[in-house]
Amino acid sequence: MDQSARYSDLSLKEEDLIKGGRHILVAYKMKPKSGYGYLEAAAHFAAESSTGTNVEVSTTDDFTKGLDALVYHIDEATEDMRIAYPIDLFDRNVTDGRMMMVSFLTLVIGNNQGMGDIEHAKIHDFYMPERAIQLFDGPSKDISDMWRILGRPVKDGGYIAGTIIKPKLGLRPEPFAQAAYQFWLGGDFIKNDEPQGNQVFSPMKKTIPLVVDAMKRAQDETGQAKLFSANITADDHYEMCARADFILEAFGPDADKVAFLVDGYVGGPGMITTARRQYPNQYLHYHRAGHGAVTSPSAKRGYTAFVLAKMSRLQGASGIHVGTMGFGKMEGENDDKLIAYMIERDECQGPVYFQKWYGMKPTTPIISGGMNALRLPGFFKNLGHGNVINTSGGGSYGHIDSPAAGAISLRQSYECWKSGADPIEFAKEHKEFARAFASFPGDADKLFPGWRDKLSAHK
Ligand code: CAP
Ligand code: MG
Repeated sequence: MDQSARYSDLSLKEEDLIKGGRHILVAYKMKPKSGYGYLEAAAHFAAESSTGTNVEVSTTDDFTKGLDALVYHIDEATEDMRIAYPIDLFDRNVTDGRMMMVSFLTLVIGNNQGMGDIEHAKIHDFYMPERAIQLFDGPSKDISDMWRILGRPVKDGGYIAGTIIKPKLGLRPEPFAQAAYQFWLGGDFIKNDEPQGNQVFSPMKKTIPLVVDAMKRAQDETGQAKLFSANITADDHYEMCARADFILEAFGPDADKVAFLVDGYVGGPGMITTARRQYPNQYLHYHRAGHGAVTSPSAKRGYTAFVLAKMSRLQGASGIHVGTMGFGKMEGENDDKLIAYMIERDECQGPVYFQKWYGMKPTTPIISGGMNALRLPGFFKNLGHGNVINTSGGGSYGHIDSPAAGAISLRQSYECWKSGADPIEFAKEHKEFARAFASFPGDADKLFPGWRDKLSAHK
């Protein structure tokens, strides 16, 4: 049944929809299955994503039609399909009237994934009107809270050198805490790895107190504040809260130095909002493990990493992993810097929509995945700033001298970029950075050909 008469209006102007402020706009890359007209398939897509189904139903009245999602732009050649969703379509909390991410997802990327007449559809941008921005929680804490604790300027406080306790799994409490202590002698920030929690060989109630002690000793030895991002991911709301409560109690007077890590993609939007609303005093660290299933460029359905990051800011993530923009081990490219700009700025031009955030706090770009001191200068150059949290697991624990030396090499890498120095020249005066060349010779050969001669000649 061709529903384009009802669920499309190609005369609508995008700028009018934006000015009207009553629609959430979503841009998809959509291809119909063969045998289906483009507009016909798009209209069915909009029907299934709002007030319709595949046939007319007798219960529809005029009010219903006022809530129809409308296809307002198509370009079959580029698979560009844009839909305007009336803001009143979306579910609101009975508790406080706010909007919820699960309702956004269940409509704009729910039943429409896997329709018989759609080959594929993937969201690559969306636009939230001001009223919707007002109705999402947004972050309660942001990177300025971390800079404050680290004694840095709360504006442009710069690079936070971090790591992930490696190996990913398999350390018992004592070696886990020792690994943390060794990094903290040189670095700022440590996170649990995304699967680390309460494994039987490393019970949280034994491990966390040892981490607290490691933090205290490292702070005493360095005279610097240290940060820990503790994983509270769990299926059950009450389990999450039990973990969070225990961690806060264990850190006691240093509880302000604890961020909560949540595996938000596999956990789902509810898990992020639980942490955001139950623990607004803690920095909320969104780990996106699993996102590649839908965000990878090889995936034709779902949504992009850009869309995931934009959704996380609405939900209140203080920081989210944004990839390494072609400089690390995960998929990504230099232009992914747009993801960082969209979540850290108060307004930004996305792939399709110009988005204003109306003062909503920023979400920190968290840079992780195969990074080390040699790869960071190029990363900073591409991004254009270093106001990020970087977690380098291999880049710290793979440094041949020590995790502390690894941490120092990361910090030196930032200083090298910031000063505009040539990394080889900089290495001649900075031992830990120089030893990163020997620690990661494959990267050194690729990034700095001839480094051996240049550095050995200096001795
Ligand atoms: C990095 C990491 C991060 C991924 C996440 C890992 O470890 O801890 O979870 O980078 O990817 O488990 O691989 P290394 P993304 O530093 O040792 O690579 O940040 O792209 O979501
Ligand atoms: Mg990890």
